[in-house]
Amino acid sequence: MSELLDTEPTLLIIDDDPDTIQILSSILADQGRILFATSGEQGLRMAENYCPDVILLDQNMPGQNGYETCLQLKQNPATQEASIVFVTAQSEVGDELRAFEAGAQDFISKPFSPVVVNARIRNQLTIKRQSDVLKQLADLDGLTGVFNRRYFNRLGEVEVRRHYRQGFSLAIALVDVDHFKAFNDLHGHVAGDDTLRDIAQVLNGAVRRPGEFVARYGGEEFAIVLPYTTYEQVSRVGEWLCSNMRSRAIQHGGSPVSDVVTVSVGLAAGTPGRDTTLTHYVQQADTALYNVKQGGRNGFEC
Ligand code: GH3
Ligand code: MG
Ligand code: MG
Ligand code: MG
Repeated sequence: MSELLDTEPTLLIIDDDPDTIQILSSILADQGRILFATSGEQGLRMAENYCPDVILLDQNMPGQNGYETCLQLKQNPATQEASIVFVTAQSEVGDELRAFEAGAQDFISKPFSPVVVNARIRNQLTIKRQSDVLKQLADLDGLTGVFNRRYFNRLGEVEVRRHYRQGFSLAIALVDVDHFKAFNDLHGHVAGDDTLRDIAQVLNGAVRRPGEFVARYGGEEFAIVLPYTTYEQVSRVGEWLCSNMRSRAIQHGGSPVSDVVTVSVGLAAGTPGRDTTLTHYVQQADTALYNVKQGGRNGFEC
C-alpha cells in the first residue's frame, strides 16, 4: 500500500501540436512524470507501456481523433483505469457530451487558464489515487494482509487460462491450520487472530518466486498459487511449507499431536486442459488435504 502512495504519478499528453504539449508540460511540471505523444495511435501505445494515471487528450488530430482514442483507451483493460481529460479547441455542448460519452472524466476548452488546468488535473490525480488505494484494499484480507479469496478466485482463474495457453503445469496448495479450534479454546480468539497473522507471514515468506501468491481462503485456511510448478516439484513445496511452520515454533498447547502449531497441506498440480477451471485444482487439493488430516495432520499430499 505504501508503495502505491509513494510512486510519482504519470501524466500523458496526447496532442498533435508541439506548442500545446510544451505549454501543458510546463503547467503540470509539479504534478508528476510527464510523457507525450503527437498522435492518437502513438498515445495508445504509450498508454499501454507506461500506464499513466491521467491522460490529457486533444480532439482534433490527423489520423485517429480524440473521441476514437478515448473509446479505445477505455476498452483496453491495460489502459482503461486512466483518467482522461479532453483539452480541446472544440467548445460546443455537443462536443463536451460526446467526450463524456466516450468515457472522459473531464473536459477543458481552449483557450484555458493555466491555474485552472493545474487545479483540475490535480483533482483527477487525487481521485485516481483514492480509487487505486480502494481497489488494492478490496483485494486484501483485513485480518492477515495477504490477498483475499476474491483475488484468489480472479487471479487463480487468470493463471489457469495462461498456463493452458502456454502448455505449462500450474500448482495450487491449500493450507489448513491443525487443531486450531483447540488453540482458540485454550488461548482465546485474540491470540488466535495473532497466530493467523503469523502463519500468513510465514507462508508469504516461503513463497518467493515471481507470480506466486498467498491468499486467505477462509477461516484458518490459506490458498497458494504456484505458477510453472509440476507434479514432481510440488512435494518440495509441501515439505518447505510444513517445515517453515514447524521452525517458526508457535506454541500450541492444546494440540493432541504436536507442541507447536502445524499445518496440513493439500496440493494439486498439472497442465490445464481447455475446460479446466480453478475449481478443478481446488477440489483436487481439497481431497489431498482431507487425506493428510485423516493420516494424522502436519504433512502434505498431492
Ligand atoms: P483440523 O486440524 O481438523 O483442521 O481442526 P481445526 O480445529 O483446525 O478445524 P475446525 O474446522 O474444526 O475449526 C477451525 C477453527 O478455526 C474454528 C475457528 O474458531 C477457527 N477460526 C476460523 N477463523 C478464525 C479467525 O478469523 N480467528 C480465529 N481466532 N479463529 C478462527
Ligand atoms: Mg489538434
Ligand atoms: Mg479448516
Ligand atoms: Mg484446521
